[in-house]
Amino acid sequence: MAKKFFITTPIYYSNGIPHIGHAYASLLADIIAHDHLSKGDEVKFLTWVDENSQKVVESATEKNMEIMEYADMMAGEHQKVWNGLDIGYTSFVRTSTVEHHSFVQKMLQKSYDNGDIYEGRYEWLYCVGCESFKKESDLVDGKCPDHPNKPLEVLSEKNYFFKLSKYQKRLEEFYESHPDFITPSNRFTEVKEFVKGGLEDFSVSRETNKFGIPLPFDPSQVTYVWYDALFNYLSYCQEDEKKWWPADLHVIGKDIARFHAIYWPAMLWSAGYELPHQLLITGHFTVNGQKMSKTIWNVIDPVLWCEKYNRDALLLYLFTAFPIGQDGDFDEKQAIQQYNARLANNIWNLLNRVLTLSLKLDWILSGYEDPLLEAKRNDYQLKYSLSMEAYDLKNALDEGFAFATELNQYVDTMKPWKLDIMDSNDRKLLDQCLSTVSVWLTSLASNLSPFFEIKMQEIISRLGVEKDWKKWDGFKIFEKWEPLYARLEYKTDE
Ligand code: ME8
Repeated sequence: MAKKFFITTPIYYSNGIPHIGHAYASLLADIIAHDHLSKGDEVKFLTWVDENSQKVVESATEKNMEIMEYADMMAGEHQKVWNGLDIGYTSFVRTSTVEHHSFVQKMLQKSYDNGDIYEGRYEWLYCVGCESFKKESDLVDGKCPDHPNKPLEVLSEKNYFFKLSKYQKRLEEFYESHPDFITPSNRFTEVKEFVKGGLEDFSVSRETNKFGIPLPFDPSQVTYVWYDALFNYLSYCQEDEKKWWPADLHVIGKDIARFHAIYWPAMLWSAGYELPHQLLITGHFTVNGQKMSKTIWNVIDPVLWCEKYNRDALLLYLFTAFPIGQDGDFDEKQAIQQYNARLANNIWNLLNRVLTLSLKLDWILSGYEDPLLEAKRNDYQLKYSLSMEAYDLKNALDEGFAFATELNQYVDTMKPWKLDIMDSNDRKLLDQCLSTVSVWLTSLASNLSPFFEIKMQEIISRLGVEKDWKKWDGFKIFEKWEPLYARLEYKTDE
């Protein structure tokens, strides 16, 4: 029976159009989902919008629209972006559905009944930008460091709180016994350090918000972001929960790491559910050294970027320049250089050499594999598999291109263009060279398929290799000439 693999993207706020940072998380989830599909797993890949938020109310009001009319429009905009980027999600989920509302209420009631949610009254500073309370120690010059232009609200109202402090010890024991719960490990260390500092209970409701899910035990209050959004991961699989839950992988950014690594496990325990298997935490990137912001016009629209260049250039750059978990700076020039060096030169050059020579000589290749290169091929295959298992996509790509360089060097050494087709020994050498490169370029293309599916499948078909190539008794190279990867020129927007 096929293994199940359930992967999720972050639950993006619906009041902004996804930019390249959001696209990074979704493309990452897409590559991992593809990798699992290629291994024969049954994959559920969910992406979502977080709609029950004060941000949505404010944006709808600014646009003079009804809240749901605005939410519907924005859900459509999000889907347009994901479809434009060929993200192969299996469902697009919204938090405004009736089913989700009643599920969240059930979870709140469970935690309330078992004493994990209690009524309190506090006066705290609250940042609308982050949708979270701030401690004095979080502030820089008395302001939220992420939203210095949004004045902090001083709130004094009745709130309900979740008893996070009760779960401190259990969380610490869980982290200890599940060393793979968070990857990469530096992000896990940050979480553990934070928990060690002591956990405080957190608010799960607000009195003043009107858009959202009312608390079942006190409808004068609505729950907000964490209970509402996080339970979306689970509410969606209620029907076949036993099959899909727990999720195998939540892909999230570092900004929401604490909520997923600390709040979410405690909330799940409180409601009687198993925890997700793993969190993959990414870093954040800036553009030309600056945080992306609409006010300085440096927000990169991922779909427009792909129209200007192409998706493979974006993907190659994102996953080689930003090792998972680390922060970085997006530099368009570097993206184009990478593309030209690795796809237009290295890969296309290799494919073109094999096709040109094979066609010129009307050659039917034997499928021979040169044992001289076998150790290198096995080494690459092993490194590739280990890297993908560890979600080290940068290494998986770097190893692939290093192997393509090896193959190009092998062709340089063999100099097949100098061999004489009329000489029987030369014919053997020619076959040896072209066959070896064909077979190995095919397995390289198959490994790179979760990243660059369309072009890699094209390489496989141009090399005329059947999926089960062991059954097949000779390669017939097809006559297809357009360059697969043409060089790109860097284009300024001025
Ligand atoms: O936080 N670089 O939604 P959100 C890389 N709805 N990734 C980035 C990025 C950047 N500059 N900016 C955003 C929310 N991201 C809540 C979450 S979950 C229960 C509720 C990515 O629309 C990154 O993955 O602000 C981050 O975690 C996510 O977008 C936040 O999306």
